[in-house]
Amino acid sequence: MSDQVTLTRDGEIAVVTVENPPVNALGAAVRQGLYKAMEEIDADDAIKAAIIIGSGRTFPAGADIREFGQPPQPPGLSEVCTRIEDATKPVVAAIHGTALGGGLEISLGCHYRIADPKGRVGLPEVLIGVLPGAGGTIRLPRVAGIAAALDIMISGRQVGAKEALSLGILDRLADGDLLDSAKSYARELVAEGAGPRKTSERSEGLGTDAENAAALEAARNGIVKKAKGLYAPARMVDSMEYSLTHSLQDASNYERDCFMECLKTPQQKGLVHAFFAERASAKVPENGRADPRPLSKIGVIGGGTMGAGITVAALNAGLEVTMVERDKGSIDRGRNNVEKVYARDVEKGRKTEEQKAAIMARYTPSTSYDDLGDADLIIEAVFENMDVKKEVFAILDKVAKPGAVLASNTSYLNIDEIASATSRPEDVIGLHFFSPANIMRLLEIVIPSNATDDAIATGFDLAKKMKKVPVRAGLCDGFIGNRILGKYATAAAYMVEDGASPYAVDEALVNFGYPMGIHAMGDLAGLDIGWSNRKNKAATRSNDARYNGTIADRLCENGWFGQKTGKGWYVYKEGDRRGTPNPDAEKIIDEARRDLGIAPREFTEDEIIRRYLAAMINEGAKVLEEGIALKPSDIDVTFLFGYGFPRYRGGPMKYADMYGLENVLNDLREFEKEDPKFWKPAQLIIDMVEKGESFDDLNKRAAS
Ligand code: T1G
Ligand code: NAD
Repeated sequence: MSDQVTLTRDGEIAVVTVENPPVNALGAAVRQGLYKAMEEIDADDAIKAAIIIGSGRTFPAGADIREFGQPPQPPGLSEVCTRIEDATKPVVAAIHGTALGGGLEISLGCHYRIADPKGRVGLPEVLIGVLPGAGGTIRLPRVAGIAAALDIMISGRQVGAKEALSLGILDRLADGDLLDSAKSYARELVAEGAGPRKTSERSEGLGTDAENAAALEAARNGIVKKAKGLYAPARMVDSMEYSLTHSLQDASNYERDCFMECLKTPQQKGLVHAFFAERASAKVPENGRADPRPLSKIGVIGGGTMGAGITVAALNAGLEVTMVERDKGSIDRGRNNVEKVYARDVEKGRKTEEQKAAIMARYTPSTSYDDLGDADLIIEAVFENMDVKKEVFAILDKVAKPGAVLASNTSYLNIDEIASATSRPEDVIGLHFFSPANIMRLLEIVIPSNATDDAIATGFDLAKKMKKVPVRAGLCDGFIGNRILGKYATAAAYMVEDGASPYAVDEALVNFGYPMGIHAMGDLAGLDIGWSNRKNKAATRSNDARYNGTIADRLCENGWFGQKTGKGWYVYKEGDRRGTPNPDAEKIIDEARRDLGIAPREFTEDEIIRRYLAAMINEGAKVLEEGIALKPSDIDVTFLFGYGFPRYRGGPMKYADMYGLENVLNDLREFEKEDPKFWKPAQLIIDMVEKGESFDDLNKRAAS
C-alpha cells in the first residue's frame, strides 16, 4: 500500500482507510495506495466486499490542490475511480465530514455509498476554477439527474447527507458508528449476493434524450449565464453532454481535456490563490506566540448600523452579548436593529420562533456601563469622533474586569490615541468590521503599538468563532482597506474630472468582474461618509496634492447622498436598488470641469482599468513597505472579502503578478508624467521589477 492508505480485514470484509491529515487530500501517495488496495482486494478470494473510509475528521475532501500545475504522478484520479468501479467485489464508500470534489468522485467510483447523517458531499471545483475531472460530470448525473448534478457543480455548494440521500447520491445513512454501519451494509450486500454496481452504467437519474437535452439547454441558458466571467461552468455542461453519447473511456478523456483547459485559465490561478490566501490570513506571528484569552461574554457599545451588526454576528457565534447605548430611546432602537434581523429569518423560514427566542435570550440591552463588568471583550462602535471614543474608553477602563480586551471599530481614527484614554493600552486593539457586520466576512484586526500578543490572539479567536476572515493590519490612516480605497477612489475622481463618465467607469469595473462600480458603491454606502471625511481632513490636507472631491462635494451640497436620499450619482425610484444615471450629476460634472479649467478627454475602458488598478496596487505596495500588511495575500483577502474585488482575479496583488509587475510599473511611469506626486511608483515595485520578483515570491517568503 502506501503510508497514507491502509488495508485491514474484518473477516470477509476489507477496510481501506485513507490517512492523509488534515483533510485526506487525494495526493499521489493516496492514489497509489487506493489503486494497490483494489488490486489486493481483487486478488484475495477471502475478501467478499470492501469499504473505503477516511481517518480523522473527513472522507477525502478532494484532489490535493497543491499538486495543480505540477507534473502529473500516476495513477490519475480518474484512473483510480475507474479501478474501484471495475472491482470484482462490491465496494462501499463510508462517508463522514466533507466528501468533496475528487472525494465524492472516489465514492461515485464505489458501488454503494453510506454516510454519517452529519456528512456533506459536493463538487466545489468551480470555486477553484476547474471542473470535476475524475468522472464527476459522467457519474453524478446518472444517479442524481442532470439538473441536480449541474446545480451542485456550478454552485459549488455542499449538500447535506439527507438531501444527498433523496437525490440518489447516497444509498443509506449510518445508524450509530459509521464503520460498523458500513460493515453491516457490506455484509448485507454479500448475503444478498449483490455484486458490484457500476455508477457509470446506471441511468436512474437520467431522463429521455429530449428531457436530458432540455436540462442541458436550461443549464446553458440559466446557471451558466449567472456564473458571469467564469470559464469552467460551460465546460461542465459540455462534458456532461458528451458523456451521454460516448463510452466511459472516451467521456473520461473528454472530461480530462476540459479539465486541462480550465487549468490553463488565469482565473483558475486567481481562485486557487484566493483559496490559500483566505487560509493564510490567520497565520500571524501573534497567534504563534500566545493563546487567546477566554471568550464567551462580550460587550458592544453603540447599537447603530455597526453595533447592531456586530451584536448579531456575536450572537450567531453562540456568544452572550450586552449592548450599551446612551439612553432608553437609543437602546430600544439598538434592540430593534438586532431583533429585526432574526424576525426576518423567522419570516423567511430560516429560523423558528423558538430559535429566535433562544438567541435573544443571550442578548442584554443596557444603558449602564456597569453591566459590562464580566465581559471578556468589549467592542466600541459609537460615533466616529475622537473625543466621544476617548470618553467611552475612559469609562471602560473603570468598569471592565482586569484582562478584558477592549476593541474599537473605528474606520480611520488613531487607536493609540484612543487607547491613551485608558491605563491599560496593552489590552486595546482595533476590530474593524465591514457593513453589514453580520454579513460581510472581512475583519481587519488592527494592531496598536502597545497591544499584547494574547489580546491580539483573542481578536483572531473572535474572528474564528464568528466565521470571519481576519486580516492583521498595522496602524495607519484607514488601515489596509480604506487606505488603499482612498487611492483608487481618488484615481476614479480624477478620471471623471478629466473627462470620463462616472457611468463608463462603473461599467468598466463591472466588466472587470466587480458586482458594482465605485460610484454605485458610493451611493449604497452613502456619499455623506466620504464628504464628512474630506471635511475632517480639510485642515491638514497638503496644498500641493490635487483635490479629489470637487464633484462629490457638490453632489452632497445638494443633499444627494445616494440611495438613502434617492439621488446621488444615480437616481433611484422607490425600492429600486440599481438606479439610472443622474442627469443633474452630469450637469455638475460639466460645471466643475469648466471651473477647474479642464478640457475633458476620452478614456477607454482599458485605460480606466489600468489607472484604477495601478493606484490600488501602488498603494498596496506602500502598505507592504511600511509593514501595515505582512504579506501581499493579506491585501488580496482584504479586497476579496471587504471591497467586492472579483474572486477569480485573486485580489489586486495577485492580479499585479498576472498582469505583470513590469506593466504595472510602466503604467505608473506613464501616469506619473501628468501627476508625479500621486502616481510616484512605490520603491518596492521598482525593486521587485529590477529583481524580477513577484508578490507571490513575497507570500512564499512570509510563509517560510
Ligand atoms: N488540497 C490541499 N489542501 C487542502 C485541501 C485540498 N483539496 N483542502 C483543504 N486543504 C488544507 C487547507 O489549505 C488547510 O491547510 C487545511 O487543509 C484545513 O483546511 C479531480 C481536481 C475540506 C471543507 O475544493 O473546502 O478534487 O491552512 O482550513 O475550514 O475533480 O478545506 O492548515 O495549512 O479549509 O475545516 C476539490 C477544498 C478539490 C475542497 C475543510 N475539493 N477544501 O474546511 O479547514 S479539486 C475542494 C475545503 C478536485 C477533482 C478535482 C475545506 C474543507 P492549512 P481548512 P475547514
Ligand atoms: P451609527 O451612527 O449608526 O451608530 C452609532 C451609535 O453609537 C448610535 O446609536 C449612538 O447612540 C451610539 N453612541 C454614541 N455615543 C455613545 C456613547 N457615549 N455611549 C453609548 N453609545 C453611544 O454609526 P455606525 O455607522 O454604526 O458607526 C459606528 C462606528 O463604526 C464608527 O466609528 C464608524 O466609523 C465605524 N464603522 C462604520 C462603518 C459603516 O459602514 N457604517 C463601517 C466600519 C466601521
